[in-house]
Amino acid sequence: MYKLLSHNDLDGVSCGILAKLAFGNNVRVRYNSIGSLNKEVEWFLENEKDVFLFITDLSVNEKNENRLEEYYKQGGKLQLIDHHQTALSFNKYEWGHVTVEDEEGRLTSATALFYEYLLKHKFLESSEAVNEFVELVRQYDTWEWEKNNNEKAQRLNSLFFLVSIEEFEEVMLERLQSNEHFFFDEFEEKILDMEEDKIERYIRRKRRELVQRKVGELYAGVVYAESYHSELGNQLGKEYPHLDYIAILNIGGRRMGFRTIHDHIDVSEVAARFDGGGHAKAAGCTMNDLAFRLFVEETFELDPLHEDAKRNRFNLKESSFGTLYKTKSDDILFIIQVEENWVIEKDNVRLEQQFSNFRQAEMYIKRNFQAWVAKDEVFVQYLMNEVKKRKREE
Ligand SMILES: [Mn+2]
Repeated sequence: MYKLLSHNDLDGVSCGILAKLAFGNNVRVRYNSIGSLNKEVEWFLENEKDVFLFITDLSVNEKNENRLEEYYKQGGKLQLIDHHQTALSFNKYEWGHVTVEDEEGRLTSATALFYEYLLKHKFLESSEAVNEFVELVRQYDTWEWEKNNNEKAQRLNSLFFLVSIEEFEEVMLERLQSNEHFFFDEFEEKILDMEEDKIERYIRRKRRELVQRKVGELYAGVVYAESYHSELGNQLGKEYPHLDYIAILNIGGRRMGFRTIHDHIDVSEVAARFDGGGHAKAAGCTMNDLAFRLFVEETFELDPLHEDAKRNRFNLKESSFGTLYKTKSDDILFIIQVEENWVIEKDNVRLEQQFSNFRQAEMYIKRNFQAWVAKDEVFVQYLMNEVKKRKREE
């Protein structure tokens, strides 16, 4: 008999699907949130006998780590398979297998590692349909799909959230067993199209609710959202690249997620500050008192960030005429190139900071003044006033 305890996201549930492909009725599978795994492990250790335990896509707390090692030493069968940076220390155990990057330097997923394990131990034979499925899950989980423009991976995750876990398992098992290739059927394609439109509208709305706050040394964008965390974090991150990361709050669930699009930021370190964990690009934690104070209480009064004007023809970024920004307190900021450098004028007074490129100058004013690219009308008015002023001076 086998038992699998796995995460309740696409990567974790896909481990369950593979386990059922391999062991059929001889495996019992339980999906867990990061928080509930430890109770399951305790229950297992106290109640189950002669069962081979797999733990995938999650890792246990220190107490259970020690208990599992004890269990293993006394002959218990056990294998933990994970790909999270924060779990790397489990490699010191014979029953731990944690790989973040494979030999070719590609980010791994729990499903890919577990598939490899099942093939190696001949619990499962490789098939084209399963290969394709496992790769889609990996690309989604590692966010590699975006670089590769692999929409199918994102759609697989959308489908996962559209149906119950049981239904997803059942449909995928059947599809992987009886087809040469992995595909979505016509009905799924249709609802996935509708879902895509819905996500787009949701993100557009959330974009108007994002507030900015400096937490420690880093600039965070803070937003409340219960769903589509990854899509939201990614889109908002791109929209506001001056922010180091996006913090997504789920008050009802007392959870928060962290996402970043920047290579120099590791949000698992941010999450660790609040006793959470995860990946460099995506992490999360339970909302403790400190997180609540910093991200909820102290941001409640803040106004959302204003979006840059999008339909301008004249007031454009990196323009040789300069780029005009406005702030909530009606200050005018102007970024202009002077010889080799980019400088900022605030209400016509030049700031002493100089920047080697436009992007850095913009980051400075977005971080310090939360300014946005003004509309063309404001820009034209500003230039006209400048001309008048100069004429008067002459
Ligand atoms: Mn995973």
